[in-house]
Parts: sequence; C-alpha cells; structure tokens
Amino acid sequence: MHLRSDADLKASFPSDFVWGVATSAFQIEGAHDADGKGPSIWDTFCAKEGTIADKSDGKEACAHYRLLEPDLDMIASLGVNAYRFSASWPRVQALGSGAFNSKGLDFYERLVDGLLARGVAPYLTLNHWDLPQALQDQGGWAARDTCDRFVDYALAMHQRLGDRVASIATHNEPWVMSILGHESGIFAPGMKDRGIAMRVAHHLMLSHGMALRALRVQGCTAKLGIVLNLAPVQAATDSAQDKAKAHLEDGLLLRLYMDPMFRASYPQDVMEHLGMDAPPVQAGDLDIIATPMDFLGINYYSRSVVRAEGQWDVHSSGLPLTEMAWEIYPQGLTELLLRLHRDYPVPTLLITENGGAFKDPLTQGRIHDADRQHYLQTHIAAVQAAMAQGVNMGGYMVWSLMDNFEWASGYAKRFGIVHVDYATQKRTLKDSALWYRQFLGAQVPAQRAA
Ligand code: IFM
Repeated sequence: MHLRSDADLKASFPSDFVWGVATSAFQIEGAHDADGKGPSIWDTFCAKEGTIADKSDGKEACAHYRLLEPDLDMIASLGVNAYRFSASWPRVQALGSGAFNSKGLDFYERLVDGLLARGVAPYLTLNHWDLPQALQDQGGWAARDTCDRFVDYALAMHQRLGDRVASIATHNEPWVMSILGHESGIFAPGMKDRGIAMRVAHHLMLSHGMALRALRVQGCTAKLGIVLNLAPVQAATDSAQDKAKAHLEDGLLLRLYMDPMFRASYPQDVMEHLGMDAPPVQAGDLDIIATPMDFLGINYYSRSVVRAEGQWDVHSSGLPLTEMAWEIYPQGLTELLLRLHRDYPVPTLLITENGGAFKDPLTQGRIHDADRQHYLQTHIAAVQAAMAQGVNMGGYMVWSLMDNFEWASGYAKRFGIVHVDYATQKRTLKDSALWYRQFLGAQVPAQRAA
C-alpha cells in the first residue's frame, strides 16, 4: 500500500473525527473481588485447568482499578479525544440481578468524570464478555431471561452515567461470545454445543434491541450501537466448492448478525444450514433486533480465507503475520467497509478496535515496535481509502491502550501501544504510542512526558 505522509493522512480526516484507544474491564482492571464485585464467567473459566495458555487469570491484570488516576493521565497524554472501555457487569451488580453495588458504579463514575476533566470523550461498552457467574448458573445467554437482566443493568448504568458518556455500545463481538464461548469452548463459559451457541447469538442481539428501546424511553442522549468483529471472507481458490464454503462462512460470521440488525431477517441459507440448531426466533424478535442504532462499531484485525476441505495455511500467502498468527491485511478493512456500505443501510461506522500483537523487546527502557506502528498507519490509511469512496466513518480506536490479559492466550500476547511490566505495573509508552501521539498532533505536557 502506498503510504502518504502522516500529516497528509491525518489532514484527510475531518476535524471532528474520533481518535481513540480501547480496553475492556476484565482485561485490565484486576481487583477481581474488591468492593463487592461478584465473580464473572471469566473468573470461573480461568480457574479451570487447561483453559489459559500461561495458566494466568484476571485477578490482578493491569491493576487499572487501583491505578485509575495515573492511567487517566496516560490516556490524556496520548492526545486522543476518545477512550473506549467496558464496565464489568458483576462489579456494578454482583449477581447480575437484584441489588446494584454503589462502589462499583462509583468507580465508573470516577473513570467517566476523570476522562471528561481531561477532555477525552467516554465510549462505554456494557458487555465485553464478563457475564456475572450467577446468571450463567441460571442458563447464561442461552436463557431468554438474561435479556431482561441485561436491560436492567443497561438502565442502571444509564441512570448513573448516561448524561456524561458520549456513546454506549451494548455488546462487544456477539460472534466471539457465541461461537468461541459456546461452540468451540475455547472461551468462557467453555461450552461445545452449536445449538446453544445460536441461542446465545440470538439473545445477545435481542437484548441489544431491547436495551436500545429501553434506553431511548429513558431519554438517553448518548449515541447507541453495538460492536461486531467482522472480516472479509475469501475463498482460497476459484473452485465452486471453495467459493460456496466462503459464502457460508461469510453467512456465519457477518450476515448472521448484519441481516437481522439491518434487514430484520436471518439469512435463509444460513438458517437452512443450521437446521435444528437455528436461532430460536419468537414473534416480534426481529423487529426488536432491527431497532435503529446511531453507530455500528467494527473490530477489524485480518481477513479470513477458507477452503472447502481442511484448513487454509495462513503461511501460504507469504504475507507477514502478527504474534497471533493473523495475516496483516489492511486492504481487507477497506474491502469490508465498502461492502457494509454497499449491502446494508448502515449508520456511522466506527473502527472500535484495530491493532496487533507483536514481539516487543524492551531495550534500555524503549520498545521499538515498528511493526505495530506500520500496522496502525496502513490500517488508518485503509479507513481513509473507504471514506474517499463514500463510506460514512466516524472514528478509529487502537486496540489496545496497554498490554493486557489476552483471554485464552494469557499475558504472553501484547497488543498495547503502552508496555506493561506486570511485576511492577510500570507503564512505558512504546514507539507506536509516541507515533500515535505525534500523528494526532498532541502536545506533550512537560510533566507527563514519557
Ligand atoms: O483482546 C481482544 C478484545 O477483547 C476483543 N477483540 C479482539 C482483541 C484481540 O484478540
């Protein structure tokens, strides 16, 4: 991809474009049982033998619950105008029903007020996977009742913070919660049943629509939406079999979510493929799911290439890979955005996550993560290319602000633009963070210089 100068690239975005960094509660907060927090399904999952590559957990993570104030200073020092974070549901309501925990709500209030005081807009995600364990014990997302519990939680968050957050996303990556959590079982709660996974996907989308409606009735002025993990799905060859498989995989990853939310229908071919495992749709559900939203968040990392038989070898394209063995494929982001714009009546699109895990050698206090910097530059350029072709883009957020708990991979995979030394909790801005700050044109406050 032809790289234009940073200054030209930055100048090609509108002045009100949202530039941010993103995190999620379980991945950074730690304080797993502090101040009345209840256990989440990820606390339970981590405690099971063989679930997390390095046998770690989220008990301490980046100690963000304790280090909130310095972390807020660090976020502001990057010159971003937005910070995307999630609230831990069991921190604000230990059991996922019944009493809310004022100390938990106070934490998110300090976070939101601290951002605003520093000129950074708060972008709240309600559910980034850490469902209260007590709700899982009653069926979790496979139980329709959990949708009502989620609406109560959404309304409580709105009551406390709705007048100050810029945006509320209901769920982060329903596909991941459904498929990795309930079909392959490599994420919490670790189930392996496709029928359950499809119930989960349906209930996540239903609760999203229900929450949007309830929030609007409460007079919510924050922008409302959802965050999906999407990718272009390409056939490995031109064979009819590979193309048919790619169409089906696109159906399972993208159309299964985009069609109900933007067309009020499930894709017929995918429903037929799922047969008895198809989502349990009740009368009126699809209208609720298709409740209009103000923005759609997209998390983009790579493309997906599929073959009819067996796995596609990710090394075969010769493209560079990240430490997750994900191909670096920025043109896929442009392709995806153009396709969404062409095929669906989408609202403003936000890139709510984009970034990569790379080897980050710490040498004499510096981390020269040129790979990550290049990844970010080329993907920002890919967003620009989509905008130049008419896609309505509202913002871009780097995943992630800092190294954190990368789910089943534990702490070994580092996505941060800020390095975290987990032994001391010392934060060090990597070269990519220094580059991002310079790209954004932020002034370095003397007392906060890295
Ligand atoms: O760390 C995750 C994040 O929680 C959700 N999206 C993908 C990231 C990288 O795997």
